[in-house]
Amino acid sequence: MPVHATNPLLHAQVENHGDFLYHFGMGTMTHDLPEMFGQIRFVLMGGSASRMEKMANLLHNELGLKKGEEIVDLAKAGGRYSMYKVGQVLLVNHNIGASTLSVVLHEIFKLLEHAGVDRSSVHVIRLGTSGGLGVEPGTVVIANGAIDALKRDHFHSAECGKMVPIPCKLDLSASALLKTVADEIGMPAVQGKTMGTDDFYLGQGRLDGAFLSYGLRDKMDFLKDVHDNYGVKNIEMEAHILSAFTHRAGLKCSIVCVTLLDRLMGDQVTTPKAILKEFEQRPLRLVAEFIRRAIN
Ligand code: R2B
Ligand code: URA
Repeated sequence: MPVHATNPLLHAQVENHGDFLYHFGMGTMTHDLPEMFGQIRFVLMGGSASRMEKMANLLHNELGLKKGEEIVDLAKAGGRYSMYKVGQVLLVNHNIGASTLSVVLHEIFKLLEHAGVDRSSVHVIRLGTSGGLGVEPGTVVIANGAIDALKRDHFHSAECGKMVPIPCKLDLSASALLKTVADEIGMPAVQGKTMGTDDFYLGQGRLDGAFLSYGLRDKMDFLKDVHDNYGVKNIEMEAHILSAFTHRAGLKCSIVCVTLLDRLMGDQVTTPKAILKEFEQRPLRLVAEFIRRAIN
């Protein structure tokens, strides 16, 4: 089955009826997408809308864009996601997991296409949280590979009743550069593989979900296996689809997630709120510095 990077029907759709990006509440007939988004070079994503808004404000200060640009939610009309734009950076939240991320990725890729943005100049970066494996909580993991909950290095995409495997690929030179920037600003960071699962509890081998189909020994065997044999340093819920869909679209991708706990030590996130808040700032600070260096 062919795996198209772009939908060959899309241009006819735009010409005949226009394309409406339903979840963003904007479209080719109602918005001047080239004018609004033609300059985008970075797309930053993260689960929560408030994290994206914080990042938008941080970038606004870091990049010195003090006048003229307001931080407003451009996707408010869609009612599902929040979108901000700061200079050449687009920020969009994706909520939790692959299905909500897939919707937003389709619409971001179409938006960039309609805006006439050259794919080779776009870098997608996820700023996230995760459970670590064998790293101190608060460590930032910069992914240099991704696997799914069954330890496969392809995202298995259900498409029109068939399973289409798409390779999970991250930009390795960007991963190494992010690590250098982290070292230079004194941020605890490691490179490693990130596992993306579809279930926070069972998919990540937790013992504290509503159901249980395995025991403590199975959990530890699973976590140690992915750590020791696959090089996995953290587990979250989007790395598999994000690395696969960005690669399919021909865009550079990085995934930068802070670890909130060490899953080899437990399942519950019990770190005090104030400390968690500081942890969650870390990917934002690192990526803001990375972008500041890339743009200036
Ligand atoms: C990390 O945290 C969220 C689950 O709590 C999920 O979006 C992820 O990847
Ligand atoms: N997000 C996850 O997906 N897993 C964790 O353990 C913590 C945050």
